[in-house]
Amino acid sequence: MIGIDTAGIAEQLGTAADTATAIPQLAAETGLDVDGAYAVQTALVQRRLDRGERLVGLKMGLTSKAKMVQMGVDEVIWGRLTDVMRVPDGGTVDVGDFIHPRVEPEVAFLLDRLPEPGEALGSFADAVRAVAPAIELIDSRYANFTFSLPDVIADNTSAAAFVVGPWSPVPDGLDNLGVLLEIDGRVAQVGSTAAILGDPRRALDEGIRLAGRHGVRLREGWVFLAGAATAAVPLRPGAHVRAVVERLGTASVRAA
Ligand code: 0L1
Ligand code: MG
Repeated sequence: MIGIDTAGIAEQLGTAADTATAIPQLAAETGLDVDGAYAVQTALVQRRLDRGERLVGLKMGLTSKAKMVQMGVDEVIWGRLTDVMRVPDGGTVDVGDFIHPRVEPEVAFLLDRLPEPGEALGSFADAVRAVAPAIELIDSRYANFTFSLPDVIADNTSAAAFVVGPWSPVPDGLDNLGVLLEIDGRVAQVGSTAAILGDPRRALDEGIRLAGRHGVRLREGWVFLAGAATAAVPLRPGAHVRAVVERLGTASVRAA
C-alpha cells in the first residue's frame, strides 16, 4: 500500500505493548485498510520473532455476536500467538505488564498435519489432535479499548497472553457445550460453544482460509484459539480466573 508506514505503525504498537502504554487509534489518520493492517500485524509479530520469540499458533477474534456487538465491528479476524504469550495452566500473570487486560473463555485445538496448499481439507478429526478449555487475555494497545477493524487487526487482534487447560481427545460434538467464566469462584459470564461461529470447528475453516489469504499456513503442533464463547471481562489484580468448558474441563490463571 503506497504511503502507509507499515514499519512505523508496527513500531508504535510494539512499543505500546512493551511499555504497557495506550496509544490513540491509527487507522483513520494513516488510511490503513484491512490488507494494510495485516501487513502491519506481520511486521509487529516479526518484531517479536526478531527478539527470539517463536510462533506457536493462531487465534481467531470476533467470532461471536457478543464480541462483535461489544467491539462495534462485524468481521471475523485472526492474529498470531508466540511462545512468550503462553502462560502455564494455573500460572500467574502480572496485570502491570498490560494496559487494560480482559479475559475470555475459549476453546483451543492442538493442530495435527494440515493439508498442503491445493489439497482438500480432510475431516476435523484429522486436522485436530486434541481440544482443551482455554483463557485468552486480550489487551488492546488503543486508549479506552476502542478501535476500528483495521486498528485491531494491526494490533494483532489484541493478543496478549493465553492459557491452555488439559488436552482431551476430540469429542463427537463441540457445537453446544456449556461455558462458564468464573472470577474468584463467582460466575462472571455464562455461554455456549455455539457462540463461536455456531460451532468452534467452523473457526478452523475460517482461520485456514483467512490466514491463507495472507500467505500464512497453520502448522502441525500449533495451538489454535477458536474464539471466545462470551464477552470479555476486565482482569483485576488478585483475581483468580477459571474457564470451565463442559466435557473438556477447566483452565485457570491468577492475576498478580
Ligand atoms: O480474541 C478476540 O476476540 C479479540 C479480538 C479483538 C477485539 C478485542 O480486543 O476484543
Ligand atoms: Mg479471543
